Amino acid sequence: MTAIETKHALPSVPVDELGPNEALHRLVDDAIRLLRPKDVVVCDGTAAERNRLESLLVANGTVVRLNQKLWPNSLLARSDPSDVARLEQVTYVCLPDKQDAGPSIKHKYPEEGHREITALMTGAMEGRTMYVAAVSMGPCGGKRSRVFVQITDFPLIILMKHLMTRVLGRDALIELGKYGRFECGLQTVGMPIAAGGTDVPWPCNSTKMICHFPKERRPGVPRVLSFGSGYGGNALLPKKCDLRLAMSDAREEGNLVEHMALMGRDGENGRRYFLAAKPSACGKTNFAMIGTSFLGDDLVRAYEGTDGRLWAFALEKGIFGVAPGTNDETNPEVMSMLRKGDVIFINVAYLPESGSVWWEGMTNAPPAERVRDWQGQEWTPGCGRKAAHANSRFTVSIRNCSKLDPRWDDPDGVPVDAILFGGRRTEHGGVPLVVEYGNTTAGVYGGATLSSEQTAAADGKLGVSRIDPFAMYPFYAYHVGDHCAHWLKVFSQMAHPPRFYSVNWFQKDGAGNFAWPGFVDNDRVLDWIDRRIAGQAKALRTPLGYSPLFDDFDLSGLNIDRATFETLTQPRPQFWLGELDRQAVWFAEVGERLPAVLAERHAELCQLFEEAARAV
Ligand code: OXD
Ligand code: MN
Repeated sequence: MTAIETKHALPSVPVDELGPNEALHRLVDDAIRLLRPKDVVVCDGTAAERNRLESLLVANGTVVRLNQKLWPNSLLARSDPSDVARLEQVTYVCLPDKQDAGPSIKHKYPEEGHREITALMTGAMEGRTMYVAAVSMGPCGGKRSRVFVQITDFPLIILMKHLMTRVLGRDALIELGKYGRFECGLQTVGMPIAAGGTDVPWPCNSTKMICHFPKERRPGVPRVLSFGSGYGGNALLPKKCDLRLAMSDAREEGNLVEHMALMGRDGENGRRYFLAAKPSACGKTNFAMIGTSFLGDDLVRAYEGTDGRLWAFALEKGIFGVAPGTNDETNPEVMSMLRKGDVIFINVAYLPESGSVWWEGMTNAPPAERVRDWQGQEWTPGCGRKAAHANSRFTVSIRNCSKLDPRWDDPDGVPVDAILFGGRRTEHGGVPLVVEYGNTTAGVYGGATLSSEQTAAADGKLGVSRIDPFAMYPFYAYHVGDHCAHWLKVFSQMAHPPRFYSVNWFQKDGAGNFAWPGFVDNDRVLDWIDRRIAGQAKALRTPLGYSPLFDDFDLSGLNIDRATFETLTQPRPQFWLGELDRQAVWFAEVGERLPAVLAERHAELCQLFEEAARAV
């Protein structure tokens, strides 16, 4: 779509509302010239702002209000069918040297990226209001937190920010004026409104493109530009887009910004904090809720504390969770958070008679009343379509969580005891339920070779398994080999590094049923880890690391016999020789930036599993 002819004068920069930061003024001024909105609103995160935007979205048909008793103050939005997930095929990282991109990145040269995205963005906000929203990724004012200023024309994104992030009000913008630094990005749905024209409920463009410029660090110059989509992972810039920029900056700062959940668990040995790196839609949200206390389900910053331990805090204050499969048994805490209200549902099914919502797996039986699917069509069980989109979502503030960790907003974060890597691998006797890696190198190798079947969180082939290093494959902004080297550097220098584990809840048995009950029963794995760290649990030494023993693992109340447990937990040499072949293919793609110690570990594993295969 090309820009439409301007029928109005450009608005001026709301200087007083932005506070004294010159770079912020420059950002807004440049954005006005490029995007040509009809007016500019500086957001403040207040309830009045929320009410205003909500009414606007209701009037436009973007959202409907749900039954106030069932889902207090909650909304349902239905997206355009082309705008339901992250778009990996049109998400680019623009780097001057192509060699710096590596195999996981869709690369463009910065001039090329700027030229193409600028052409798309020119005049893209005509007839629309441009919102400027500054948020703090991490506790407000924390010395390791980062301020991100997003410019958007989609009010739903601002409402989502209210739930997901700490929106900075006027006072904080004035503080920003004094201390300066912030990150920024532009995002537009890419659908200008002609003078006298009307909007559509979910504006977006059939052309979509996201360009990141991680190496460009000029105050007030956007480092990410997103065109054509209103889906959270593409449009809520501080989430996945700033993850790419922040992971890149963190390398230079010597710490980590990663795609991980953070939770606390009280066990026999007191409270332990766990970080879990899992690819999108592989259960991070459910995992983060099974412990005693919750801190975050998606993004963290981690660094070495003065005590030589790893410390971490969550960057967000809300959850953008996958709805299908969520219910009172699989995740009772999230269900209770949703029932407390202030939720934005996207692409779940609607029950027009009761004003309620539904998704596959929410209840055993489909609703008795009329159902409209995620596209608004009448739906009946057995009609051959899903009622909710497989990547339908809920957005809810963690303030609704009854087990919020008391330190969730501490700018220093919490000390981390263990890092878990886990994907979705369904092979029977394949990736074990849990393995403890024997040392830091083996642990980083485990993260670097994490693999998972693809889910509906991104466009692409469902179910195909790919190596997703540290669950970051779609979020890299620099070479994956350099990221592996960075992890090795961070942890090999640490006086008291955390322990590393691999977990996989998704093995299926010969009949195609899940062999492990998962969800709340995953706590049994955490119990074993807790006792391992305390030196209390025995283990079997295998080429991969340490596996739990049937007699020393809490299986009470589960119908799992010794043979089943051993299939679930012990690495099978034939399976792992196949995995090692796939890893070799991946390492060849990573090329010469793969750290030598990881290649050595690969050779060692090949030798150990070949010996084990001969011994079987
Ligand atoms: C997410 C994702 O939405 O990873 O968190 O796609
Ligand atoms: Mn995620």
